[in-house]
Amino acid sequence: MKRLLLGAETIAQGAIDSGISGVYSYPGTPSTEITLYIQEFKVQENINVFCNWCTNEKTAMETALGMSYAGKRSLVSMKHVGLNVAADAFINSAITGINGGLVVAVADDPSMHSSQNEQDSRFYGHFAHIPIFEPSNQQEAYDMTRSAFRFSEKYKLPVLLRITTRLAHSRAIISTQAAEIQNNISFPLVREQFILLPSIARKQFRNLLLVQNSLKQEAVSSIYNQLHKAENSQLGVIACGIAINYLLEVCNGLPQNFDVLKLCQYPIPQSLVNELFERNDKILVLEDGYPFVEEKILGIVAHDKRVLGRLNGYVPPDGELQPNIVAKALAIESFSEHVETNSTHFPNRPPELCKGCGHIDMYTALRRIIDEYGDNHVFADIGCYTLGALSPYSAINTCVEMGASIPMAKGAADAGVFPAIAIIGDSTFTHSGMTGLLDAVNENAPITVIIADNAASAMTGGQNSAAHGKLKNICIGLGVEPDHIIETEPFPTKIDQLVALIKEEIEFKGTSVIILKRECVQTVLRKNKTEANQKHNIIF
Ligand SMILES: Cc1ncc(C[n+]2csc(CCOP(=O)(O)OP(=O)(O)O)c2C)c(N)n1
Ligand code: SF4
Repeated sequence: MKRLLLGAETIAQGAIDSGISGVYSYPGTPSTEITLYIQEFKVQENINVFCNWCTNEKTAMETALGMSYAGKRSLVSMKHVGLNVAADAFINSAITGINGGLVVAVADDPSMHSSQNEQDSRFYGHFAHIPIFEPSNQQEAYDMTRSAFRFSEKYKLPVLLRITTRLAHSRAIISTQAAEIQNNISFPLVREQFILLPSIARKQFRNLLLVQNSLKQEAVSSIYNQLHKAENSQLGVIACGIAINYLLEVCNGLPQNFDVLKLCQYPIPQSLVNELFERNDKILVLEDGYPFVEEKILGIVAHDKRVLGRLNGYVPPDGELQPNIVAKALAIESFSEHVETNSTHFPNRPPELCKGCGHIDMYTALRRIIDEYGDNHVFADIGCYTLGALSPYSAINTCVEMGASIPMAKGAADAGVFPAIAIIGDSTFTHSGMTGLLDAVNENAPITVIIADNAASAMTGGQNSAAHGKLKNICIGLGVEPDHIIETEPFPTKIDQLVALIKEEIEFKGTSVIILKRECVQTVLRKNKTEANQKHNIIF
């Protein structure tokens, strides 16, 4: 069957056709569409797959591991920084191994189109000693997802499926194959497999190291890794994942004068790399992300060979790999892109909060507090409300990673900063803010936490927020004094009251929480539209 899909959606379709019983994820661009697609598919095709959003990436990884323990296949998906959050479970899942197939799809965001950094998840896969699949196009993303589930069950290991923004968010027609049926429940054959007591973990880690040679052999014979030999090669090119697409684009097909190693399955297939070195004195490494392959092959290269890439500035050290960069590295002057990726034709439009957004009223009130108490008091977090950093509010001083606001406010308060205010969204609060609040409560830290509760993870498209309607009880449960948990609505007509309220809680010598409840305008619009469509029976 043919389908027109985004790269992220091809992974979703590949996982559905592999017979997954669950997808576990937390939203984050550019990975969100994987779960969205499965949710939509479930509604339309009535498949039996768990696909609700998780509280964070760590719980997503752990829940998938639980499903794998029970013998069923599961997909985990997240953006690259999510893997930092899931890392403990991710790394240890390589030591427990899996039972039902487990694939971890991670979408990296080189050039930080919508992220706070541009890390490369292949390092995590290598760190965990697990196989990594890196598709070069949409069809391969579908095929590789299916191969990854089979590979995962063959080697009893999780498989990391790494894509980048450009592939996740571009569309192509793909062919799909017949779907597999879901696994039945079956438990691990070795009872202690998932019990990482040191005596067991030591044995399993040794086994993990022993299997590495087989994984390397698999990478050498993989259909996804191919060495194309030119007759009189002047240069060897290693093109990883999407880079092979760029190479084909700028050379109008496979180049006649370069050897090309298409590298999409890891660990690095050493014998293919060696062959490339034997045939060429110079090797150019093209990869989207960090110089992962470049660094690894530098360790095996003979002294008389040269490796060109991001490390020696032959390819820019940061940012997304693009066809024009590939053309420049290959000195192909005739290449001109049809679409300029860094176009200067469009005026730059800075992001701003939507008209009618409740965060605007929160920041209008907070601005008055800052005018009175001075700057350098507001520790914020990640979400739409991070836009409070920009003019006209200039109301926040920090935004580091999800959940950092409350512990940073506490740290500053510990250092003597007064007042110390934390701003955190409802989804971010449950993702990783609750533990920081417990630390603050345990020491009765004099901080004021404002939870901007718009009943959604608005920044990533309005997904459900895990604690909808439960925030006050959570704060009580964490030990915040009930008298100092205030729920109110931020509205333009209520700014004076809000300013007075914040001031009152600032003066309280302990941890207080103000929950500002107002639904995201965009979520309301989307809901109204869906309801209207349902009334008029419109089918998309
Ligand atoms: C570890 C990690 N996972 C996911 C994301 C993507 N992300 C950024 S903010 C956010 C949640 C935003 O929701 P909320 O805190 O409720 O704020 P809102 O956007 O609704 O104002 C998500 C999912 C991220 N930046 N980091
Ligand atoms: S999407 Fe929602 S939360 Fe984000 S700025 Fe717009 S109204 Fe505010």
